[in-house]
Amino acid sequence: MQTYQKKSICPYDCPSACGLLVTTDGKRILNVDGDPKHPASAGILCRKMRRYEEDIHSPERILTPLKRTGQKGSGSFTPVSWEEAIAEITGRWKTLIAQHGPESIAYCYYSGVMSSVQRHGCEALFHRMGACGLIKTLCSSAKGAGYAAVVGNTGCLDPRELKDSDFYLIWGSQMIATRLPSLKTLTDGKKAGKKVIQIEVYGEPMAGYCDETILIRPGADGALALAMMQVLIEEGLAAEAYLRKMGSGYEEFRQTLEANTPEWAETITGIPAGTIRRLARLYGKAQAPAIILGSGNSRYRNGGMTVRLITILSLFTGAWQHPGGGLCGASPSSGSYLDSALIQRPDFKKEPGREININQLAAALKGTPPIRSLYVCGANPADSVSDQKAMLEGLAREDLFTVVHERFLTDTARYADLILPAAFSVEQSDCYTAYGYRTLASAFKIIDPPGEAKSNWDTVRLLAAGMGYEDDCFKRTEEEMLALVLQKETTASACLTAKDREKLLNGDALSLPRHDRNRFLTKNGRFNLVNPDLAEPMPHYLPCEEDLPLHLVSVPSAYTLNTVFHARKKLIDGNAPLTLILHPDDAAARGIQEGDRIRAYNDLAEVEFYAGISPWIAKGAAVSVGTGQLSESLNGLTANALHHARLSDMGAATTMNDNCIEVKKAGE
Ligand SMILES: Nc1nc2c(c(=O)[nH]1)N[C@H]1C(S)=C(S)[C@@H](COP(=O)(O)OP(=O)(O)OC[C@H]3O[C@@H](n4cnc5c(=O)[nH]c(N)nc54)[C@H](O)[C@@H]3O)O[C@H]1N2
Ligand SMILES: Nc1nc2c(c(=O)[nH]1)N[C@H]1C(S)=C(S)[C@@H](COP(=O)(O)OP(=O)(O)OC[C@H]3O[C@@H](n4cnc5c(=O)[nH]c(N)nc54)[C@H](O)[C@@H]3O)O[C@H]1N2
Ligand code: SF4
Ligand SMILES: [Mo]
Repeated sequence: MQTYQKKSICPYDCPSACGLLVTTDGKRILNVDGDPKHPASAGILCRKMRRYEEDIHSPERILTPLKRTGQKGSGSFTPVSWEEAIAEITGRWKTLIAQHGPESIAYCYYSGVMSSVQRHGCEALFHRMGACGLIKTLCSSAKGAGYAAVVGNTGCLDPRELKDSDFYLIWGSQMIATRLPSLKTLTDGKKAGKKVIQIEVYGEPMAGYCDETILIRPGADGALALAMMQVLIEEGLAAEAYLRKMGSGYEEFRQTLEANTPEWAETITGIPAGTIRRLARLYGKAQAPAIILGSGNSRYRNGGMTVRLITILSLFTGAWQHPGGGLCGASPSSGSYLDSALIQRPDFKKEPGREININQLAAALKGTPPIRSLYVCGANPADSVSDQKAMLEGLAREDLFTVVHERFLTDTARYADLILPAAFSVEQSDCYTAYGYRTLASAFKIIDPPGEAKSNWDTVRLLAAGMGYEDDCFKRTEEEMLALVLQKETTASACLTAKDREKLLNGDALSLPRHDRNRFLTKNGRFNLVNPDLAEPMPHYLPCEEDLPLHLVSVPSAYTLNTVFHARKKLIDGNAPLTLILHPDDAAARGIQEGDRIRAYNDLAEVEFYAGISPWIAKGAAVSVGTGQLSESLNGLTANALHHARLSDMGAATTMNDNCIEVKKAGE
């Protein structure tokens, strides 16, 4: 058997977009390793992707189009041909458009595959159709908006720059799960004597990597950032000349800080005032401190404001002027390397029309005017979106014609009228930008998709043809789309040479240079301490109201990634998606012991879990690890049934970490 190796990129929703070295015989994937030549991941590969081939060749894969034969949700299907499937889908859509208009049709895609054309290509089809638009803010758009409110388009630290930092403040990130390649730099730094401190709601997984864990009440980080800045000013550690010269609004902002003492912040954060002072001093005395910011604290009603305040804190001691100093974890690139309009084709949409925020998909499916057809690809909203009970009621509607393009029979696919079989990343070609690094790459098809599976883009093209759309865009193969996108220059990719572009067209990965960190890409060239363009120009602490005693927070698991490793039993078993972790005092107050079956409830739903108990959790917090799956749940619902569909203050984002619950022993 002749075997050889090909380069590829991890396609999943993870900041690193690691390089893969794939061993194949041309028919099957035999092994997957980290690519030592990749400019960011340099050979590192997480445990999930080490067995990628087990998913690719899983016996549970869907290999033909399937038509529903049983009740919605029951999972009974029978194979049909692609011709039949496409004819039925496009026939139904044409009738719906004629009878009810194109906005009776909606689509939902999210982060199943993160490469550009395969991820976003379906938008061209639905824009062309005039269907309901999708606002894609299920993840970290509040973080993006809060960060940009201060520094505009200026890129933050690339994790590779962390080697030059002299102090690490991990601010709400399970780096062991979500930023594995960057964690190595921190462990090396710690060995060399640099201090590592984390500020967390749930500190257990990262405690061993840190010199100190500071536990904070959910949603209170803005108050901590303000109090740290108050101390920095009081103790002469703020870079006042720099803040006056490069920032706007310093004098006004400084005045508001007087009230934000550590004693004030203690009542909000639960962190003793003495600890806040000590942290501020350590941070202020470092020359190049790096804040590594996760996305968890942005998924609150005050999430945008919180990130604004932490971004300001990252500038407050002048750290951005020194190599390794500043903020890591927001957007590292100064603008987009690819012109997404070539893929998403917003120009196809004739009028601005109705849009559905993905976080509120459940309400849209149950509301009016009715959505009569839903197309899902690269997403699993039955498990991943808020207000799960309503979502399931919506998906169960007999009069909703649902099509799901999937690799496995997910909890969402179970509700489909038609399932179309999807390809894996190694079975298709595309380009990749990483959201955690300044890298750009492409990867070409290594093997053919098995059975009748097809890539997202090839499926979009078939659907477009079935609808009778003759636009050139839908005639392009995925390789042609890839070439088109890679050749188009954007402001951020203007630095690429012809040789760089050629490398990209040959399936390589490139590193892009950093933008000058003292030229802020804002309207006036300075960073905004006060931002007059916002509804709230002056940053301040915004409280999250609590109506029940415990605050439910979702934490990523190192064993899974959202629900994409659904079919890998070993990984699912390493995870604890059915566990709700409580502080020992909160558990004791309710007579709950480790392993007890418990029920968590609020006005939306009641969900059963097993109790976990950890002293590494902030009092008043209840933590669920990983994204649960209905098929594995104890009472037919997961933590997402307890998530309201409210949006964040900025970026119209999820507030999945901002929900209050009460917990009792099951049966009580
Ligand atoms: N409780 C809880 N809920 C959460 C989160 C959490 O931590 N806890 N995290 C939130 C966050 S940050 C995010 S980003 C979202 C993610 O939300 P989603 O994107 O809806 O969820 P995933 O679980 O990533 O599901 C992606 C699906 O895409 C499929 N897929 C993968 N590749 C392809 C492909 O090439 N083509 C097609 N057609 N399908 C493909 C996978 O099989 C999988 O079923 O979930 C959010 N919801
Ligand atoms: N192994 C693995 N890798 C992943 C994922 C995964 O599920 N598993 N998810 C992928 C996705 S979709 C994304 S978006 C990225 C990033 O995924 P994110 O879900 O954003 O993960 P992190 O940023 O690592 O962790 C968020 C942290 O925020 C903490 N937190 C929550 N609320 C607060 C708060 O109010 N204050 C503070 N200080 N902390 C708080 C949580 O306890 C958690 O540790 O990772 C991606 N990579
Ligand atoms: S760390 Fe993230 S990007 Fe890297 S291989 Fe694992 S899932 Fe993929
Ligand atoms: Mo995400």
